[in-house]
Amino acid sequence: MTCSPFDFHPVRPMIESMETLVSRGIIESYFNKLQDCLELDAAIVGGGPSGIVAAYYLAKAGHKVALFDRKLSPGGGMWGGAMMFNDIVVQEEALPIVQELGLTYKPYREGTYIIDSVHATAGLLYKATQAGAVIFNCYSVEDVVYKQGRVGGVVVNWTPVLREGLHVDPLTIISRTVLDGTGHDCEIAKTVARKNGVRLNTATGGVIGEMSMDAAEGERSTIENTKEIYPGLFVSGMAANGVSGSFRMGPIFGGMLMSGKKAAELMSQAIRGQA
Ligand code: 48F
Repeated sequence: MTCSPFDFHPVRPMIESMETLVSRGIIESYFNKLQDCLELDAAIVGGGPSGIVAAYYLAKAGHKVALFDRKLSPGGGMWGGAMMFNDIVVQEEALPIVQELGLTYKPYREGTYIIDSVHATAGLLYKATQAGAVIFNCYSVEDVVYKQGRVGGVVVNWTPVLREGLHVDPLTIISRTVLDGTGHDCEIAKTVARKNGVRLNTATGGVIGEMSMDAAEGERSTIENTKEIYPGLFVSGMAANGVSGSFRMGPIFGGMLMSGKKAAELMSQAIRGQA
């Protein structure tokens, strides 16, 4: 007997397999999350300590914030302590941030404290996401949105696409403010200066480049150098010292935490000014 398209077939309930349910759940949730982040108050490039702390304070202030890190495991240079000896040092001035983030620390000498670096990194990531910041890992920011003399978003692609050198176009995230927290390479600041031929808010107008080790001076200047270097574009952490030509400081992390907090305060003011 042949079937005509007009024959009646009773509708059988479709029972979704566990495999399909899991896949559907991830795809639906992920793409809703990404869609929700197409327009942001703050786009943070780089999930090192300064970027994560900035994300935490911005989210806590009620701003819509997402952080993009090219690695599978955001956390930047904090996981490994120094030379893979997984402890870090913070100084007294950064202790209020450490306490606010609920990290466990132990006093060392002369106003310094020791924190297990894995605990510190995991704690920062936990608090930032708990406060409402969204983290996109495996995303590389390859460019910015640049309109009317202002940085207004980030251009993102899968890290594996860039690693493989595949010819695949990126997606764009619009944002009122962008933070370059890319560490020693200050990638975003370099890209903005090179591609658009603009002067940054530095002594030379360009990315000056990082100097050798001076821990105390590097720590102090990181906070001073945390600023808006171009309309809409802010720098934090080691990128702040790289852009302004100051020292590296090694595995003391108080400056990174304080820089992240200062970046969040400056960005928050800028976001409110645009509202
Ligand atoms: O370097 P990093 O940890 O940033 P930071 O906040 O902290 C510096 C310290 O870790 C340490 C130091 C301490 O005293 O000197 O070095 O300045 O983390 C930077 C993050 O940015 C990501 C990278 O994977 C890392 O996790 N990153 C860099 N470029 C990009 C990026 C990019 N173009 N797109 C996305 N992520």
